[in-house]
Amino acid sequence: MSNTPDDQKRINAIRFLAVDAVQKANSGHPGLPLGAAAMAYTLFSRHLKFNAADPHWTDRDRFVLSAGHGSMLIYALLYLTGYPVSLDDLKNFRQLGSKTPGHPELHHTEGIEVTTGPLGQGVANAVGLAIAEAQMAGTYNREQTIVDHYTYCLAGDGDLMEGVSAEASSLAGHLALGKLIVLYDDNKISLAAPTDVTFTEDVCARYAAYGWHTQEVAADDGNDVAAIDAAINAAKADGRPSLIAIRTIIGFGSPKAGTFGAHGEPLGPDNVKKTKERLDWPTEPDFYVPDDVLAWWRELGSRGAATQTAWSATYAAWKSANADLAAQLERVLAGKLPASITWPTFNAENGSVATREAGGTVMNAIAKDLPELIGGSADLDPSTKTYLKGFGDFKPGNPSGRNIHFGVREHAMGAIANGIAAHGGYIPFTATFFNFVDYMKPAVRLAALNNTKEIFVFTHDSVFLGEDGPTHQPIEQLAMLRAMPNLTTIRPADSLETLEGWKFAIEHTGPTAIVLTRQKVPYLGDRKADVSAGGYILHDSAKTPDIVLIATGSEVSLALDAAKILEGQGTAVRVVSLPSFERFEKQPAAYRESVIPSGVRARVTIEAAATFGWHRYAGDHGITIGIDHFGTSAPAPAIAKAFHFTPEDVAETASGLLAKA
Ligand SMILES: Cc1ncc(C[n+]2csc(CCOP(=O)(O)OP(=O)(O)O)c2C)c(N)n1
Repeated sequence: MSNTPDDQKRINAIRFLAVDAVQKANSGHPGLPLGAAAMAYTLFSRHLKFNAADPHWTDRDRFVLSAGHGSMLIYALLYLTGYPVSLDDLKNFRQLGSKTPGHPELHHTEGIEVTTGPLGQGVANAVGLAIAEAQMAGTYNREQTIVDHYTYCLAGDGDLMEGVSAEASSLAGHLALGKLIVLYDDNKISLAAPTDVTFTEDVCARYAAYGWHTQEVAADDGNDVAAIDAAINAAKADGRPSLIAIRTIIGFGSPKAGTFGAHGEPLGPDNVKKTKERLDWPTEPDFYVPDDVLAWWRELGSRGAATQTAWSATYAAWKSANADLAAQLERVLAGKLPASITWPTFNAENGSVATREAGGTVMNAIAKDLPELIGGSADLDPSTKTYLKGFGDFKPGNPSGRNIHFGVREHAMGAIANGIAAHGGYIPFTATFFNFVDYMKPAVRLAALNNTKEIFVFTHDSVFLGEDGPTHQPIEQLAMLRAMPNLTTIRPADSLETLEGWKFAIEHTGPTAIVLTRQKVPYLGDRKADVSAGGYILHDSAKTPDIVLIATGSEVSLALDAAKILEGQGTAVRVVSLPSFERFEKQPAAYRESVIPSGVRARVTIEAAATFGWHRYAGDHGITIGIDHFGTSAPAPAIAKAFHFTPEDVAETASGLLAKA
């Protein structure tokens, strides 16, 4: 090993900031920073393109710490290189309101590119970041190259055990994302045991089979800076995505080295002292960084300023030669919408239209005005109707294509979309059958936590998808999405509500799920269809209603049909369409009261899904019509009959309620 004493000191500075912060918090993971500090040092000092003074510089390289439990590694690096993370922030690791939460969080700490913690997701996010880079380079580079950055990811055994990273890596290999480089912290230890009890496959062979370039840095406990440097150079020179397996020792230098005891708990004061002594570091004071070492790191952090200045000159030349393109790029990077968007219109002449069909019409109408809208489905776009016609496929040789074929990889699709959103400059969309949201849920949850603008299209939204049966028929999924903070879920009743749902999603700054029917639904009339208000009166009685029927999606027309029967019996009926609980709850109380008056206690809610959550609208005196059991394989009309989702059934239930009142 040819590390210089200076290398050692700079690496140890990372190590002991992490060790001391974990010790002070009495919580956290010292093992990864101790073992992986040398690879992080090599990456940051010899490769990573960044300017600590401008964490948002668009052409910076992206670094994802997929092993988010090792968060002190990245926090130490951010402090050392001069990002707005102070020594006090490190001393407040994991404390209430600190900039240094337990796991890295996007939008919380400058320099954090994605939220990581749920293992495997970061690898898939990195694939998304690399797709965004390739798409942006393909779309905007001209004579001048203004988009040219790498995506680096540090992943551990846990990340590579998780299926989501396998799906994403398989796709990355297929797409030949040559600027994606994963540093694998190959320490053969996870949380509860050495990996010889769980994870003995040949990881490099697996990645080679995915179409990746793979290397092993086996010598010297992962501390050989020159060897890691050479591997990164070789990775950059190869046109495929790269995996560099670097054999490391978890908890390097500590008495717990090489054991899972170094993984998830502080070393303890005695062991901290021993580790410092073994690695030749002053035992006092805590959080010590020698002045010359800090000065060196700070100089490194500011070195990127010159690189950015040179890039800015290239950018200026590009901009003057490509004014329209520049206006577009600056707009999308700012997350602003174009001055006008051509929205389609729907009316009675369209007849009955499945909302998935209407959704496809909307997407294709707006795609030209919204070059930032990119995405695709998990091998289902003939069914989800989400293909953007005429905008090409994203693939090697055609990186500006806007349709991403995710293949049958829902887990990765969600996580890749999160990476694309985190990159900036894009509104990613995904699509699959609603039931398979279960395969995407961890990523949808992270989108919600990140509060990033993404659009999740789900079709085949109820038992009324019919013959495919209960394996494909969602029941509890709406309740799950509605329970998720920050996510807006919209289940439109017809083409007009679908249009309004998309308008909301495009204008909204956070994630939106749009849940659409497989089957045709009638056009419910020209109206305002105020989806952004969450709910509105669709049909009303001349006098105070005797009963209010509240429904979403395909059950809104059912409610209208039931209302006709009830009105024939002399009942005054109001029908409320409630496409989004979340939006409705955000409206002023007076508006909500005007739509669902508390004085009308006879209320029936109708949705072909679990009734969980509906009682708040039905109230103590109302009835929730739903499906609290699994579905069945049959044609939709037969299911409607068997599950009592006919106008007659609903009218009878409503009459029964009125009779009781
Ligand atoms: C999806 C998920 N499952 C479980 C965990 C809990 N967890 C955190 S770290 C870890 C072990 C990870 O092992 P490895 O990647 O080898 O990290 P190292 O022990 O080397 O730090 C586990 C199980 C998690 N964060 N995410």
